[in-house]
Amino acid sequence: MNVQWYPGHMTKARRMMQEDMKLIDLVIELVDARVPLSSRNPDIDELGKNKARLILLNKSDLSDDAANEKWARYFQEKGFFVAKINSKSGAGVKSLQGIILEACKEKIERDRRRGIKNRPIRAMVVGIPNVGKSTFINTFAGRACAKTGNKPGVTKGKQWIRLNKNVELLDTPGILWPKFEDQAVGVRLAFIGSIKDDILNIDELSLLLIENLCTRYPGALTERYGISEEGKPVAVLEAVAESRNCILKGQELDYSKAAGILLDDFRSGKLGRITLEDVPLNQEKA
Ligand SMILES: Nc1nc2c(ncn2[C@@H]2O[C@H](COP(=O)(O)OP(=O)(O)O)[C@@H](O)[C@H]2O)c(=O)[nH]1
Ligand SMILES: [Mg+2]
Repeated sequence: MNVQWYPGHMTKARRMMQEDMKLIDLVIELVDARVPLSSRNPDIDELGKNKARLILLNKSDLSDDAANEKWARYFQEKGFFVAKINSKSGAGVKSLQGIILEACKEKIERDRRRGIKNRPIRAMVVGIPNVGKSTFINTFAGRACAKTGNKPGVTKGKQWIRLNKNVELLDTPGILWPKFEDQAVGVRLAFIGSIKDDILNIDELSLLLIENLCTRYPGALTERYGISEEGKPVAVLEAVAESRNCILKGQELDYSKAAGILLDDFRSGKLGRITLEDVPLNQEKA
């Protein structure tokens, strides 16, 4: 399984983000709560140094809540402000206002000392593709939002969304590129659907997902499909195919169709709330 990203795309995205960084006080970084490390690019730590940092565990409705808590603690211990949210329903989004003020306390204090009054906090949303940036901006900004338009000289070509008297949001999110340092990261991103299925072998991917699920969440497949989880992943996929009547002409089982059903069910939360990545062991207590 070989996943490619385009260096040209990467370079341009990075340059744009470096420019945008100059305009903001706070980086709001979305990660996918099902794979909080694989869905972030640590280069943002360098790009966003000296900025207040907030990590949002997004799609936390699809991830395991006990794992959400561990991941929240993990990032907090690294100095980030953290919140778990569901951008689609809006759950957790209201509490962000207070967290943002807290995260930007130093800036607010600095402004006050310099006699600057009411300069809003400026924030930018960043994250890898499909992590929920657009959904989040829409939910967070809500209907009441007003685009403040261009401010010549200060923010050339930039649109800001005024959230309230305290916060402005850059209306276009910063796109981070996924980082495929080891193959397992690419595979996890494929599980959550952030890499296009057509560049991956869906059968192979589903077997890897079965292996992960049977180890981490035993019983989840039995519960959904009424099948046994015993034996090799391919036997489990076969059982899914049988249970869902995935049959080709000539009575042969349609493994690819079963693989697609399984992946869709996982991605939409029908297999339960599942987190596929653990907090690094040596840092769990650190
Ligand atoms: N279940 C769930 N789905 C979400 C959440 N946030 C976004 N999505 C879905 O994830 C997909 C990608 O979202 P989008 O905002 O386009 O991601 P972007 O590429 O980062 O802008 C869409 O189908 C959204 O409906 C969330 O918190 N929970
Ligand atoms: Mg988007």
